[in-house]
Amino acid sequence: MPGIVVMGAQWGDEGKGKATDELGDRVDYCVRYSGGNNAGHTVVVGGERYALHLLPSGILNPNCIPVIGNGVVVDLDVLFTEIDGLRARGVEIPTFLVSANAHIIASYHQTIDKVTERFLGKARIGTTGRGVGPAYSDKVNRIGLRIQDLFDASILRQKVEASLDQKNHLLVKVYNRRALDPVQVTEHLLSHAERIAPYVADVSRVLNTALDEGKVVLFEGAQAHHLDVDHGTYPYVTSSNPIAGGACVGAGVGPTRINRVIGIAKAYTTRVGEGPMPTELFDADGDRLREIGVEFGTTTGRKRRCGWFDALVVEAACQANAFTDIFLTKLDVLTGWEQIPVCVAYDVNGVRHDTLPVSQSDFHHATPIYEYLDGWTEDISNCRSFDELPKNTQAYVNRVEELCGARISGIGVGPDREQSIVIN
Ligand code: 2SA
Ligand code: GDP
Ligand code: MG
Repeated sequence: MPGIVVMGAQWGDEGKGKATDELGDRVDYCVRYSGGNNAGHTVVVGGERYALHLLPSGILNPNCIPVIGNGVVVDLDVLFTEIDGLRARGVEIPTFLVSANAHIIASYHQTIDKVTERFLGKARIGTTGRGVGPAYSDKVNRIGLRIQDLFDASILRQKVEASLDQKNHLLVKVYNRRALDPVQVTEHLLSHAERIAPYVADVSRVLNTALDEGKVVLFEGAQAHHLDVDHGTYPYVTSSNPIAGGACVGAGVGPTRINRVIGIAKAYTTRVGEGPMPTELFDADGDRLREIGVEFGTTTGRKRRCGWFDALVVEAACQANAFTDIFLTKLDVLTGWEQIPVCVAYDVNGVRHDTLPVSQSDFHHATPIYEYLDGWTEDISNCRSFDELPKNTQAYVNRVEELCGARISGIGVGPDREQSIVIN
């Protein structure tokens, strides 16, 4: 009854899509349990690049059933555009499931997201502008819309009206915008009802039954540990729980169902949006990492902030999520540096920290203390076993493993599905 979580160990874009896809042919159900179409998960198959935003990456394996759990916020326009786009490229999508309890991102959530960010100015979060935060706040505020509401027009209308009552007041009085029309919003949402109906399910029951039958269920995290609303660098976080525990809440399975938690960690660090990032580089090395690693947002195209590997960041994620193993991605990007710095501690106002500081203010003032590892110049993108890697590359992986506290079970040496090393 294997339940496997794949999740980000840093600030997202570690290569979760590729890792999920790779496990795909051994997986029966692939489940998104948090976030929405703020995510951008890239899978490259035989040179063809697929960017998935709302659908789980397992969709590219025809034998795997894609599932959207209750913890996800769903923009129905995006969902159908994504499905149609994949089908147009020849991807077979025989079916998919979406939880009746998943919340809906309505057009007004996007409006509020964008307007709020503009209003915040320097204090902005750097959101993706997809309406994800406002949809989650409505959920917690108990004025959200759920997928099942699409099948009761009168309930949906009442809920949209109640939600817009507050928002229109804010839009008009505070943000000096036009009020939004609840009838138009409701009609647009209802236009999706017929198409989504056959796929709506009690996802929790489906997955628990599947696990009882010995099927393999993979829970694909979006974003990452340090973007988690409870465990991340609050308030510079997303509005959901991408941590491993989020899989239980966001899909309706008990913690005892999870047998393996794979932390996906990039061989260096990136972050998109605002918030602290101690190892961020503002020099030519940072530009080189961005260029070689093609570090631009998969959803928004924004430049990602780049820096050296921060072991404290990954170690904290490893602790809180009990990683059984780590998949270290994009190691090929580090080829060509004479020495590679790895952050092993922080200096915060003269005090050394060997683990993440408790206080967010300290984290903002943390200066990295680096250990310098010898680099390598050999092209590693064709290596398919650990032994084929140059000695210095092996030493880098071994040191990272030692610092993070979980076994490294896989290494990414290129974006393509085939470009991986499995370590048994
Ligand atoms: P939001 O839109 O409310 O979730 O934004 C809140 C913060 O969460 C960050 N965030 C992300 N960080 C990395 N990758 C994400 N997905 C895209 C990608 C990002 C993109 O795959 O590249 O294209 O820009 C993602 N989604 C949310 C976000 O930057 C805010 O810091
Ligand atoms: P995710 O959000 O964690 O799924 O990651 P993204 O898809 O947003 O960003 C990861 C990027 O790195 C994508 O462009 C992937 O194709 C690419 N990628 C993944 N693994 C590797 C790797 O091992 N090497 C290289 N060079 N690129 C990789
Ligand atoms: Mg991404």
